[in-house]
Amino acid sequence: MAEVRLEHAGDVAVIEIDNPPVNALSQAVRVALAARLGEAMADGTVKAAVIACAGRTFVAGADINELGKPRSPPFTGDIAAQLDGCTKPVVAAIHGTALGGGLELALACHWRVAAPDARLGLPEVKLGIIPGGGGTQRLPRAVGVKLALDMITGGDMIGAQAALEAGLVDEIATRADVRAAAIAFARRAVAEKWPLKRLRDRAVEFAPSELFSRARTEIARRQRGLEAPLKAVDAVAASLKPFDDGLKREQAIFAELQRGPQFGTLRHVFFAEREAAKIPDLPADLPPREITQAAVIGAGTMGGGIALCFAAVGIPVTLIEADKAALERGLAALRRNYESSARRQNLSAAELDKRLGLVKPSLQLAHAAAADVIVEAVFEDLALKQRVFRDLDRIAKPGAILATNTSYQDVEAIAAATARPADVIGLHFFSPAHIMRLVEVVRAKETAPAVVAASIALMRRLRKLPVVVGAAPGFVGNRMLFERSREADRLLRDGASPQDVDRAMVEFGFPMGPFAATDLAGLDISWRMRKARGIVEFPVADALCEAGRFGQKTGTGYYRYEAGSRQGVPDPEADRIISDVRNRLGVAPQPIAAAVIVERLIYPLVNQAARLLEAGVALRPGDVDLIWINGYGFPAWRGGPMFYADQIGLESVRDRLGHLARELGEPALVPAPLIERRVKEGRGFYA
Ligand code: 3H9
Repeated sequence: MAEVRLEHAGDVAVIEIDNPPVNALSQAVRVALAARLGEAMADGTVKAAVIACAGRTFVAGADINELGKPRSPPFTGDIAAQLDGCTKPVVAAIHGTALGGGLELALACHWRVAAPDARLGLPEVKLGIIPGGGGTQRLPRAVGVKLALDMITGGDMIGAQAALEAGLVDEIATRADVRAAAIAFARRAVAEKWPLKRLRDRAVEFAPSELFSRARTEIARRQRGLEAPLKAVDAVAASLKPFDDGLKREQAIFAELQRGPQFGTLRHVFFAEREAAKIPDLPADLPPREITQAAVIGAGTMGGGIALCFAAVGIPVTLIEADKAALERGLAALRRNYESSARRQNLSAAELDKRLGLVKPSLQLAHAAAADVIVEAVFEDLALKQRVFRDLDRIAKPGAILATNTSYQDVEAIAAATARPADVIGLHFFSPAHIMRLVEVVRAKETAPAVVAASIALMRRLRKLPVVVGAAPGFVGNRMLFERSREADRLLRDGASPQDVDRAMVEFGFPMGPFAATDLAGLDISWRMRKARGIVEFPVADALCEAGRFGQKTGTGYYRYEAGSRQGVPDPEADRIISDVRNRLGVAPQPIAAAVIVERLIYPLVNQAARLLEAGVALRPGDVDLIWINGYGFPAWRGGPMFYADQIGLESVRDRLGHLARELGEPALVPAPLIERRVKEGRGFYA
């Protein structure tokens, strides 16, 4: 039950919001908060007020369940206006995360005191909206336009220390109890008669127009297709006007975006993320496993990236490699990667050194003995991985989690190399591992529930998005990718060019087309895998590989790359190879419309995912959507392949699949039984 309490600490009123789990500003909370604030201001014995929260966090924002539905006042903006009218000091006591409407509430207080580990942000753009409680107007007045633009258009949080340096918080509590620190702060404000600091009365510092145009260019590059970040720039630009005019502009944009389709879609993504953390058959009372030490085996790109993930959250990690030169190469690459991401995150040199200091290089597997979790990231070769696990079985301490970072090998066969398969799990990180959020947590038949739960908790601690999948070939993401790749190859045979296909998918919203992406990743690994497994359904990719065209690494693939350039240009030689394949197979090329290219590349994903859901390899449609959004560049604003299929209408997806299966003679495109059933019941994947 939501409650807002008013207590007295001497002459300071403490208004405590208590609305588990994250103190969202629901209708009930807003009504009660406005009332308590009114009472505190009217009480002659009260000299100042502190707004604090019970439980694990300060207010994490508006109640997302209520947004987009008819709501009644007081709105967050009304409470902010009420705070503006307060004549007694009001101090926010921030612990946990102050997000969205929560930070807007804090910004309307006169001062902000934060716990050392507090984090603050306006993440609304991630939901397809912008702050609607005055955040776009008060934040630039607190921290300047540049940082406000970064925070509001990117939606990421900043830590208490950065917030202090930027002027967003006024004090970091040195004592454990941030509330006590805020009370002391309020008393000082009263005793020393500080003038009340109302952000609305402050002018925004001068901001050259290039700041805004640069932000728009950057958004067009990094957040293509998303409406909210561009609108957020408009709202922040309006902060240069008088406060009330800017506020009106914010309100108009907020209302428009709340009615738009992207909000509904991104809210679906938000709740899918929360759902993914819940695994139906895991007992709730599993004892947590303490992880204080990690080890990573293999200092290649993946191993180095994974080691960085541990170091970034303060977990010491031993990075083990058999070969000295490879270890040195790996460490150098790791430092380079970290330096570049540290620049992006504004990490100080001291912090960078501290984190890198947590990575301990080693040439001996025996140094994994102290680790609570060991992640194997050696070359994708089953026999090699089994050998590593046999050795780890001897070396690792009892109860250690033994994880493999394989992207397609049989996790059960790897587990079987040990005498403790219950402790073995797959943790499929995506490259670059220190940047990509997704981790497929691959649960093998014998993996213990406690190991699954501990792995999920650990990945969340590493600030990853763990999604639990079954140990079937290719798990979920790569198994679906296989279907798309086969269809992409067939599109080339049937008459499309690599540019046609890539353009259609980029227009759909992917950051890169499938062929440009394959050129970047390299064609050779899957070619070798296909040869080893006797797969012959990729004649174009096979022909390119046979001609030594492995993608960017060889300067040619589907495209040609000038020395030092990552931008592919159409290559007549690739066209000739494709044309030879068509001739060999007796295919007369036909032009293929962009809309058909999209159907032929998206619907096979949906069909395969339906099979994986039926087989229990994927637990929920939402998990599939998260995997494709966070691992494969599916545009978040389209909600993922399953949500998209529902938007199109599952019946029409089913009909198109049936048509394509007949036309192309491809059994994999025959609509999956789950799709047939849902259509018969008049349902989609979600409803
Ligand atoms: C906004 O504020 C608009 C304003 O500008 C408009 C003003 C007019 N509402 O993530 P967790 C639930 S927009 C409702 O697992 P964590 C969540 O569903 C909002 N519910 O915990 C889950 O429920 P369940 C801007 C919410 O510790 C439970 O809380 N704010 C909300 O890993 C635990 O969540 C945001 O976008 C909410 N706002 O992470 C912040 N937030 O257990 C969104 C959470 O039933 N929230 N729940 O599945 C977060 O980023 C994370 O939840 C947070 C905690 C970091 C707070």
